[in-house]
Amino acid sequence: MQVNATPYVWPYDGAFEPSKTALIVIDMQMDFCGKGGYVDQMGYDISLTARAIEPISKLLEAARQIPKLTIIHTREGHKPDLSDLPPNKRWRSEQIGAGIGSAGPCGRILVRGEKGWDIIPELYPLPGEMIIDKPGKGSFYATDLELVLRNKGISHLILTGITTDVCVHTTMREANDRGFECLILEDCTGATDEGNHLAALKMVTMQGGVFGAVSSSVEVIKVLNSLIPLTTGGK
Ligand code: C5J
Repeated sequence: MQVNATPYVWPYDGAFEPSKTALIVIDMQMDFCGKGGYVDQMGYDISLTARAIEPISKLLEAARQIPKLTIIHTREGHKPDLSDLPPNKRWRSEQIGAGIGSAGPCGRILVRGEKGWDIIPELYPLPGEMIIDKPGKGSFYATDLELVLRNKGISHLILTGITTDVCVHTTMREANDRGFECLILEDCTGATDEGNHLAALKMVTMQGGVFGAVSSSVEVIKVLNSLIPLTTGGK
């Protein structure tokens, strides 16, 4: 079975194969969708990013029924001594009133180990689900994500999380350049600006799917549910 998607039925190369696929949940941290976190401190409307929580929760519930499907979570953040924080990133965040490393209502902004930096309780990884800690926007930059995916024989990625136009898009572009076949889910993503969310999704579909394809959690869950008897039944 394949996933209904735009601009092509996904994946391009045949049936959905759980053992070759990873569901990536990007940066569902308090800092990006919680009250008092980084995005809130910058003055953006956190309902635009928080709206991905419920669809991702339902998707995770379905994905966790498929033992051969890999689930990976990411967290953006920096070491407490900020030695991995580029000066221009620090400067830019200070200009907008949410300096990375400074104290906020959820602890030091985007600093590893702080309350605001961690994944929200609703979507917290289960034991056995991998967490990739990253200092940048892309999940491949300065992490071992590619090594892990190649070692597991994973060639297909389903991308969810926040924000659509920054960390999710950067990761999708990095992945596409590396030959991974990507699907982004419109209801499981969200941006600090609705226009940017829609534009980021549209960019994916240009040139016949220049970075991959776009679908929704409903379409993926349909396919996952069809696989449950094949993967766990018949014992
Ligand atoms: C940002 C992210 N927006 N997770 N990070 O700085 O998209």
